Amino acid sequence: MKKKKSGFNTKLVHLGELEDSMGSVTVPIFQTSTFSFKNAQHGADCFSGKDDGYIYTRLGNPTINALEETIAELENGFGGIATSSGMGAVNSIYLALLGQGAHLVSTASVYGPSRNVIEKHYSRFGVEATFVDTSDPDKVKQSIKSNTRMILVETPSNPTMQITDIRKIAEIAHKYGIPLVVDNTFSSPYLQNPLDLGADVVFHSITKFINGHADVVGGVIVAKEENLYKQIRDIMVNFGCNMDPHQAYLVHRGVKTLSIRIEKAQENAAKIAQWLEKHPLVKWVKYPGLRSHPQHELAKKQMRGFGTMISFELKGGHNTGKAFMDNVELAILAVSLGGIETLIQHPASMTHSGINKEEKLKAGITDGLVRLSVGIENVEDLIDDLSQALDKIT
Ligand code: LCS
Repeated sequence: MKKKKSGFNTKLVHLGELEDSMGSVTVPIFQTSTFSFKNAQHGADCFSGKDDGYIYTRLGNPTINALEETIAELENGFGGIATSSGMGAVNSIYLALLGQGAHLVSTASVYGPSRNVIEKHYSRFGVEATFVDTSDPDKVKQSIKSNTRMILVETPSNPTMQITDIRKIAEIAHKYGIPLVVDNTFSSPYLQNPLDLGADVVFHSITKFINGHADVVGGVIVAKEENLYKQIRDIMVNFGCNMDPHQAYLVHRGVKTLSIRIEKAQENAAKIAQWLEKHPLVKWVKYPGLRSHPQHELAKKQMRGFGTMISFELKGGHNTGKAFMDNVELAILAVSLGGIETLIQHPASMTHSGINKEEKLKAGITDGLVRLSVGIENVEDLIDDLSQALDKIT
């Protein structure tokens, strides 16, 4: 906390440092499931909260807490809660905010499973949801009911790249006393801070930009206020959605280079998006940095950069897109995103395959949509690869 007032890059490098007796420069991995008490009274005091000593890793662990403090600080929130996965974060929030018979308003084009769990599982407990285009604030307002307990916004959305005005939705949510939750996975705290724009809770699939090296699955939640923080933390702990110390160590190492990774990858993404837009085989491209993006001006206002994710559709739709994905040689055909390597995937049959076709189309996830997560390779090599893959089709 002593480096609170420093710049973003300094924070990335130094936040979470522990002052341990050995003088470790990096955060040590406390690979232990449990912690010894000095005596019985100390144990009792740890449990009653009189002493803030560590008890058991599901409840807290120095390596995990170092990461939680780091992300909480980067998101300007009260506290961080690390989870086993991004879905662990999603479900900890759902369980904390949605009770029996509650209603959720959510971006239609959210990550598939964030939507599927509501429709398949929470519905068994009477939870209902309205999935709307949250880039239109009127649609959000019209969807609110007397039992709405949470508004979930994913911006930019996965995979349609729609941008939602966080400030406007926060105003609407708060008018009705509803908490606004933002999935900030596609931006990372480097490009966007939803809590500063009025959101109450922000979360990430840490698997993506924050870790950045395609070697960890994890999640993190940051709440703006203590009450919400405690409510969500209680769920994470008691439903066993905790992160592991080794996982936390790797993420804490990965986050140190967040800004330089994103700067390089988004420079590549901007060039690739412009190149794709001019290619005769490409029907449309969605990248917030393009003037043709419907919310380009909003993205400029709300984000500090346009990110590294591009969605596009080829003329010829699904079959052409499939052939194209089979033709790429450098980009890796795989789901996930936000790492140093360029990944390509087909949302309709992969990440969003659990949503029925009609709903997918309503959310803008067409059969021909191809999603590209641009990495930090040399951009000429990436364009050469995409170019040869398209040439083979023609
Ligand atoms: N939120 C967003 C926006 C995501 O993209 C993902 C995963 C999650 C939450 C869930 O996080 P996880 O549990 O996987 O850490 N998105 C994926 C994707 O687009 N491809 O593969 C995973």
